[in-house]
Amino acid sequence: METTTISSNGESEVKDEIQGLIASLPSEKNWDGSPLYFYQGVWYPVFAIRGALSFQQHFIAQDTDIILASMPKSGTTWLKALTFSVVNRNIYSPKESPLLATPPHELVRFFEIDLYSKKQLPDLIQLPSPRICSCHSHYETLPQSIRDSGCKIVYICRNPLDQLVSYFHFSRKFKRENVKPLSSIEEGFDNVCLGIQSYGPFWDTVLGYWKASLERPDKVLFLKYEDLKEDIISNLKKIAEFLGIPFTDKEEKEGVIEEISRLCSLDSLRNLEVNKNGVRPSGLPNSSFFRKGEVGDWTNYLSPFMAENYLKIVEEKLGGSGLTFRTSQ
Ligand code: PAP
Repeated sequence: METTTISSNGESEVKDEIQGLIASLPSEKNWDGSPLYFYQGVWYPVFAIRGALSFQQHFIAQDTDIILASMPKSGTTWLKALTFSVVNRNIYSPKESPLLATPPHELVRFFEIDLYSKKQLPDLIQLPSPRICSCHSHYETLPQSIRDSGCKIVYICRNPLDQLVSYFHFSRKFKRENVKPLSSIEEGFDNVCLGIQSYGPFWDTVLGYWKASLERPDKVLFLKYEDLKEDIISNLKKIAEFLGIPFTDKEEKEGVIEEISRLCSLDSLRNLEVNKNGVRPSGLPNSSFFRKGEVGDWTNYLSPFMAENYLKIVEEKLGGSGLTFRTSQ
């Protein structure tokens, strides 16, 4: 397996009062061997906790903001490309899209690990309007101003088995300095069953956004990765309508929706030079965000016993919510 060594910059930067707080938090090992810290009901990776706290305390939402939220490895990169393209379709045609030269994660940046990771008060005024940003934070921990303002949240979730397998592959690719990764998917599995994984517990984050989407459908759009795989066109329409910029009849006739779906497809994005060879400021290769993109890939890595066990736990936790997942194509 090819691995990339990335500096554990989160560790060295946590020097102030947050360091004291972190030292007092329950901690467990992530798949890559680095620590996860439990704070306000969420397991944060070490490099995200500082930014997550600053974001929570300082971000002031504007009514026009668009927040893309997700559990890691649930389709975030895809959702970023799609939303950017829908919102900016009158500025850039798919043939001149900034996506052709810039990774989705650069065009739509994370609050916790990009914008608020280095500075407590980053200058967000320069971001073009409407501001599109993303987070892995749970709904309940979002800054109050996001929940109170007219801004919109698009949440994407993925079935827990594929999410888990995708995250395992992703995190095991990176060798952190002085940390030993877990040796196998089995080694970390008991923790996952307890909800201990990056930004977990899985069931808490999905339920938070699920309930919010039922209570405030004008505020939170809840999408599923598997639905997008099955029918990207109607989901693109859903996103555009939710954001208050539905596709016109003329756009539909001209094939704008199909063009956006093609541009943002896994094959198209992964074959772009920038995504094949570029590197994120953190040191992660852009290519690491594009793997198989299949529904049901978990069958290649989890035993039927593990899958059944984990699904049972998730189903129990989601019991009565009406939220279900498709785990095969
Ligand atoms: P992130 O949370 O680190 O940003 P995220 O984009 O949510 O990761 O998830 C990556 C998964 O989405 C990968 O799934 P896999 O490991 O099962 O293959 C990746 O392949 C998939 N993915 C990335 N871009 C796309 C896309 N354009 N269409 C469909 N799937 C995609």
